[in-house]
Amino acid sequence: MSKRLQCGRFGLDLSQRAQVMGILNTTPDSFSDGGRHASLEAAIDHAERMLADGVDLIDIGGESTRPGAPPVPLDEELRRVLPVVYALRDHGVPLSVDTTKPEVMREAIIAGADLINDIHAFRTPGAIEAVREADCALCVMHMQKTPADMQQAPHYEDVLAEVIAFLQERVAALEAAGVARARLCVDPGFGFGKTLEHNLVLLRGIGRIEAETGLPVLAGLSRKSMIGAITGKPVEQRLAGSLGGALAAVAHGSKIVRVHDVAETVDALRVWQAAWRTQHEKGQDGT
Ligand code: 7PM
Repeated sequence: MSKRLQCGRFGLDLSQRAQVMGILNTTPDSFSDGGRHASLEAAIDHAERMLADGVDLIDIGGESTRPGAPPVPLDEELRRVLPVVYALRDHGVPLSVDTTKPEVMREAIIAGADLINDIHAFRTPGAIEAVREADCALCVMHMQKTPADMQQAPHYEDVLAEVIAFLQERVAALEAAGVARARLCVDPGFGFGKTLEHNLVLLRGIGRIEAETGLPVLAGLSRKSMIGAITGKPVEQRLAGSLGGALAAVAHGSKIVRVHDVAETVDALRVWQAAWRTQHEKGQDGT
């Protein structure tokens, strides 16, 4: 596996320690009536907090993936995402844009996005064409069905084999279109059409996902329902569980963790890293 992810203006070094991707929401919050300017200010304040806390990349999302959430029209998604990309593009860390829409991908790349994070794995018609000639990184994520129906009785014969086969097929489609492997990372998509047991098999299988795709694995477990299912805690009390999840993902070989709580995750990974230093130099999983 390549230890460097080509990420637009950046080459992300994955060889020394896991990278922390901070989740930046740009969806207007329902408690604030300050309008567009207020939500932009809030997003920039949040991003600056994450930068001070040691974030390695920032994931900007303008489309809620919550099951049952209303779809966000193209112009609204562009109005949410682009000002944030412009405002943050010279802050020294790569910017990721979380979108499934080819038009948003194109505009985001022009604006300065360094990574496109597509929960639909570039299956939307026009998505591959929108990204192929750029130099941004691409995160290819597995999802069974769609956000609207993915949690209705998820079913697999062999979840790990099926997720790996899906990711390999998407990677092959991107490579066939001319996308360099150095631009790619893969993600099993925790919670996207999976039961707790499926999620745990995938978490334990991160090493196999990396080995069989030959690509860095990004893992997003932060505050998800699987953390709630294991701990019995509601979403606002899932910090400790999420830190446990992030460390477990890194122990299994994940190179990028997508999290809400940047300061805490950076600290946890620093201690982890210090503890495993010598083993780390022999092999990433400490063995
Ligand atoms: C509602 C349901 C709100 C799910 C938010 C979510 C991932 C992602 C998301 C992930 C990658 C969340 C998710 N999750 N992108 N986007 N990997 N690459 O909990 O696991 O953040 S949205």
